[in-house]
Amino acid sequence: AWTEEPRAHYSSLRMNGDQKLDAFMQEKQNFLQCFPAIIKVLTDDLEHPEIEEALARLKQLQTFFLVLDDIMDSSVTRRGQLCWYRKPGIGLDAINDGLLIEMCIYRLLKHHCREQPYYLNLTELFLQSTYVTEIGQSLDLTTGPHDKVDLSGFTEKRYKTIVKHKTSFYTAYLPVAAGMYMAGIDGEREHATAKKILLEIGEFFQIQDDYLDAFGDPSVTGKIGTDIQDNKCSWLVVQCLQRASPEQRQVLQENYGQKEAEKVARVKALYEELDLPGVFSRYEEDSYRRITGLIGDLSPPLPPSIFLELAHNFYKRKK
Ligand code: DMA
Ligand code: MG
Ligand code: MG
Ligand code: MG
Repeated sequence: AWTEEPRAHYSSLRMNGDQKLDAFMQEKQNFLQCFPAIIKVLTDDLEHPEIEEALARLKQLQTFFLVLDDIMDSSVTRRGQLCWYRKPGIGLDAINDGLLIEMCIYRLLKHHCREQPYYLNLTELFLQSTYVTEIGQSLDLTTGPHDKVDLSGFTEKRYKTIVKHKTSFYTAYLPVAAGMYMAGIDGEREHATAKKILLEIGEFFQIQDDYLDAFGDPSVTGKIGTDIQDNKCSWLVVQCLQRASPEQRQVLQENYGQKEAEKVARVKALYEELDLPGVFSRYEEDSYRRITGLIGDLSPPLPPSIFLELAHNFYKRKK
C-alpha cells in the first residue's frame, strides 16, 4: 500500500505512538477496502463458470508461505484463528490452497502491471523471493529434524543463513524492492545497497519472532509458539547453547524437540535462568543502533525514511 500513498509513510516519522497506530489502522482500513476488488479480479472468471467452486474457496485468501509453514511446523493458531489446515474439513488440502494463493500473485501482477515497464522486474523479483524463501524453509526443516536432536547443529552461522533466506528476503527486501522497481529505480547498485540494510532489518525481525515464540503473549501475537517442540534452530536455542554449562546443555538435550508440555516448560525455565529475555533486549537495542547507522549512510535516490519507517515498525513490536 505504501507505493500508492508514499506521503503517509514519509510523514509518519514525526508521529507519536498513538498517531502511528492511527496511521497503521488507516492503512489496514485502506487494504480492507481494496480487498474485495482484489478478490473480484481473482475470482471473476466468467469464461470458466465450471471452476466457480474453487474460486469461492479462494475468497478465504491467506498468505501462501504461512499456510504451508503452519503445516510444516504443526502450528495451531495464526492471527488469532485456527491455522487454515486445522480448520474442519481442510487438512492437507491446504497444500493446494497454499499453491493456489501463490499463483494469485502472478495473476494479480499480470492483471495490474502487464503493460508497465517494470512488469518483468516485478515478476522476476517475486519468483526469486519464492526460491530464496523455499531454500530457507528447507534449511530450517533439515537443521531441526523431527527424529533427532543434534544441538551441535544450532550455530550462529547456520542461524543467520536460515534467516537470511527464509525470512529477510521476502519480509524486508521484497516489498521495498518492489516499490523501487515501480518507481523506476532498477540499478544494481541501488538494489544492492537497499538489500544490505533490509537483510539486516529482516534478521532483526526473525530474532524477534523467535523471541516472541517463547516469550510473547499468544493473545497478542495471534499464534502459539512451537519452536521448542519442533526442534527449531531458534535464536533462543543458539544463545542458550553459547551460555550453557555442561549440566544446562544436558537439560536442553533431554527436553528440546519434544511435545510434552513439562519438557517445553523446562526449556523455557532454562532460557529464563540464563536471562535470555535480558540478552534479547540488549540485542534489540544494539541492532537498532546498527541499522539506523546503516540507514544514515544512504544516498539518493533512496529515501532514508522508507528504511527508518520499517525499522521503527519492527522495533519493540509485540506481535
Ligand atoms: C518464518 O518462520 C518463515 C516463513 C517463510 C513463514 P517461522 O516458522 O518462525 O514463522 P512463524 O513463527 O510465523 O510460524
Ligand atoms: Mg512457523
Ligand atoms: Mg517455519
Ligand atoms: Mg516463528
